[in-house]
Amino acid sequence: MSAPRSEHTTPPRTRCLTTAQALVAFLSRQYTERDGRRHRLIGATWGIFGHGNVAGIGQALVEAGSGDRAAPRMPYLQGRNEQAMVHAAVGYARQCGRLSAHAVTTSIGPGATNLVTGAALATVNRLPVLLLPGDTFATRPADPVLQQLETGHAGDVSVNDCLRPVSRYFDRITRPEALIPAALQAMRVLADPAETGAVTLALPQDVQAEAYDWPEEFFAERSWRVRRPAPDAAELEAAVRAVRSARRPLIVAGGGVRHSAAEETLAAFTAATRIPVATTQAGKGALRHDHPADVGGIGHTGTATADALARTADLVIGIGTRYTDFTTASATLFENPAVRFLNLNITGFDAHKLAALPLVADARTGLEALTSALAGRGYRIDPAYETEYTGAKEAWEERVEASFAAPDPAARPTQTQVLGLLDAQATEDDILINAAGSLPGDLHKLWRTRSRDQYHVEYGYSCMGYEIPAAIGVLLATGPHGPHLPHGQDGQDGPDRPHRPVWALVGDGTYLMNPTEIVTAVQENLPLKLVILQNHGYASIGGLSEAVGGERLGTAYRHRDADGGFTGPPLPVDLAANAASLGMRVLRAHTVDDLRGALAEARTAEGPTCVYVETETPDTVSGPPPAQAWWDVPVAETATRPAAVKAREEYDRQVAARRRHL
Ligand SMILES: Cc1ncc(C[n+]2csc(CCOP(=O)(O)OP(=O)(O)O)c2C)c(N)n1
Ligand SMILES: [Mg+2]
Repeated sequence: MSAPRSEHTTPPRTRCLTTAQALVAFLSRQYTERDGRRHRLIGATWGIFGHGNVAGIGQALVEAGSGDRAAPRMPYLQGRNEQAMVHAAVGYARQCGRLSAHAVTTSIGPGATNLVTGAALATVNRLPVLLLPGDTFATRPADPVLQQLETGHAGDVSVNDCLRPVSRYFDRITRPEALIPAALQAMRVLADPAETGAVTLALPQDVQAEAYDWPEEFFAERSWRVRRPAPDAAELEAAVRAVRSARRPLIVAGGGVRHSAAEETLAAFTAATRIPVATTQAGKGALRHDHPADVGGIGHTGTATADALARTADLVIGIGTRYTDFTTASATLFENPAVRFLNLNITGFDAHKLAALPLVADARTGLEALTSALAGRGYRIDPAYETEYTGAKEAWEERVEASFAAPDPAARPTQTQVLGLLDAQATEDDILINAAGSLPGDLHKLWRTRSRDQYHVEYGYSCMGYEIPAAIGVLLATGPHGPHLPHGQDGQDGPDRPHRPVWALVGDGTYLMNPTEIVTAVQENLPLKLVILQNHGYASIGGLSEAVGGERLGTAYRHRDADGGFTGPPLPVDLAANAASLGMRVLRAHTVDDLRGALAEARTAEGPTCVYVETETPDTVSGPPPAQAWWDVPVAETATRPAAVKAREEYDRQVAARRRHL
């Protein structure tokens, strides 16, 4: 035991810094730790400056990028749009397996509220990002300041309160010393595999610049263990019994498999049991497409193989999935009256969905436990079941081939032919990024995923405009230089590692929503590969609108006609010229042959390169296979126009198939 400390002989060591300087110094010394590896928790800070962060955090970042060479630095990244900075951070975090994240600093008011969509996206997808919006003065010497929205009945409300419901942790630092507990809680949540998402520390701008004597211990290096909780013994026993009694089990692998790096464990589990594996959008890549147990995407955008298995499954084993309506075909997919669910999930919330047997654990640890518990007692599916899905998988593969085939080199390609041409060139190095439009469905159905991190489709929030900034985040996480995982610590980092081909695939509507981060890719000289698929509007929503009685309102980019509708000629918009004007090298492809060459050229290009292609409207041969399962979009119950009346009849038929799993 050490002697009691005398207050008089050893005064606590302190460091006088502003709140912003203390925060940046603190963030520079935080690490995550998992499976014996350590990573910087906050790899870099994105920022757009204005009043509310220019003098506080801005000044602190200047100091953290220079000065004391021995101290860890905080790299700064310049973004163009606050929402896009969050998307970049999310792309980075996902590529880093949630072991490293970015911070995002903004000015007050519009800069801060521009974060809301990105924050929701991060939280929905359970990907860590630290948001540092500037906030109005804590001391309030002169209300209102520029960009302050006043609330007459509540003086302590600011626009940043919009970030509360989309954040996993929120605090407003109204005094310097309040940063100490808040910063520690923020790190806890970012590194917590069950709770992670957007974490917001709102920073009143006067407090950012205020000095305080910080205890030296605040700046000690800290490691946050990303835990792998093991399952409860009784839950595991119940799970084993459920699997052993299943005759037609089906695994639904979600994003949790990837976040937990459980792919190999899943492969070992299926090798032992031969249970087929279907995947959600976030889980695609859990097994390679050519793994015998991989039956592809499930649900509304799923394969015929996976959806047929889902309809007859007696045990659905959900691993790291949230069971969205796309996965369950809006509660119509799991038709077997005897179906039960077993959910391996790190959150109790998801583990209990669909009245499942819960198995609350880390995906990898849980699967390891399940594998060894089953190995002792022996379990393997009936060979006839295996033969059945293997045959169905081969039949689906022929449909993929048919959708990808582009026999006429001089023709304008359809969208699925674009994917086929990309498929022909991609290796396991390529990473595809997409989030919205008709591409996520086509990709989920058709893409042959060759590596665990190849398929990067954000479909939790399906946010148009995620693609380009997310690709930047992925490039920062995987590239040779730049502010990403600390060199040498993940065994593959360092200046010799080449960039991987990272593709942002965007529709024309998506491009127009958020092209600005092209400038960031140009500034950082990142070899972003952008493919713009031009079809003059929202093909996806147009088709949906037609099916639900919306008559395609507002889904085509056309001039107004004489009656005020939008049936005039297509708008003379040149997105290729737009991308070029932002600094990209642009390759225009008019035909299948052009496109093949352009993709090959872009794939090896060293700078940011755009491939622009006008796509042909697909027919039943050149388009994707139709939806194999329903999606619930309620149709007007009463309407005068025939399109909606007819759509409602079909809707009522589909609704009858909905069921609650209790
Ligand atoms: C930010 C945002 N706003 C609206 C939507 C709804 N939405 C989904 S797809 C889509 C149209 C996408 O158009 P485009 O990128 O051209 O793809 P296409 O449908 O033509 O394949 C819209 C508006 C969304 N997903 N995200
Ligand atoms: Mg479009």
